[in-house]
Amino acid sequence: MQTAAQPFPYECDLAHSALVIIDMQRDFIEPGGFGESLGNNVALLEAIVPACQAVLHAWRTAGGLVVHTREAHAADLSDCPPAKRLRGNPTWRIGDVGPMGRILVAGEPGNQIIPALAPIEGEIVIDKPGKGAFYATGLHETLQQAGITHLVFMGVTTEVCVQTSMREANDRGYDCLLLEDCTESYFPHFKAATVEMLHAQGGIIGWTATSGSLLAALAPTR
Ligand code: TIU
Repeated sequence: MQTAAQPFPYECDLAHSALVIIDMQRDFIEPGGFGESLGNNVALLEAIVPACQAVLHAWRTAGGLVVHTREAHAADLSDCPPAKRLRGNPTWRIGDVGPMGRILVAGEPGNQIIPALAPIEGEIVIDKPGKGAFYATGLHETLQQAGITHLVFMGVTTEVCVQTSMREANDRGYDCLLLEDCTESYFPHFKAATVEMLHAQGGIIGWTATSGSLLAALAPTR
């Protein structure tokens, strides 16, 4: 199928493509989590949820593979380097007890994916200790085993975990598409700059498109 995209149309075949939803967790989207702890206005991120839901629903209906990621650390923080935990001056550090449980710790209420985008049986859920989805996870091997060559990205935040993951994927040989209205940043100008830089130079990292363009491309497959 072909999706109208920047810098030119994005071609992919559903059987070899995965929808990758980065870190749509309460820790980033709701008050009282890691995002707010860092001093951010988390209300900005909620706005993309309906567009993400529409794409997720269409992708599931078409029978495409879905991958959800969570930025999550082990309870003993053995996978959280001091450089990450001690950086800056957050209200609560990673591992501290906040209003939604321990900040960015696997299994805690705040670490869960928001109910509107919760994974269903058969979908892949990856806990990642870094910003990128490929660092210290088995994601590349899992995707290779499934014959996946193309990745469609949504999620938060655009210039941190989404951009890092898309760059990691591009270096591993995947053709990557970012859905512009299904990703958000705490800093709108960072999102705008990220979208521009990803598809500049003839798609140096990949493509970007609106969710409407992808939904139009998916329509005949459903
Ligand atoms: N702080 C920020 O913008 N993002 C993160 O810490 N993690 C993700 O982007 N998931």
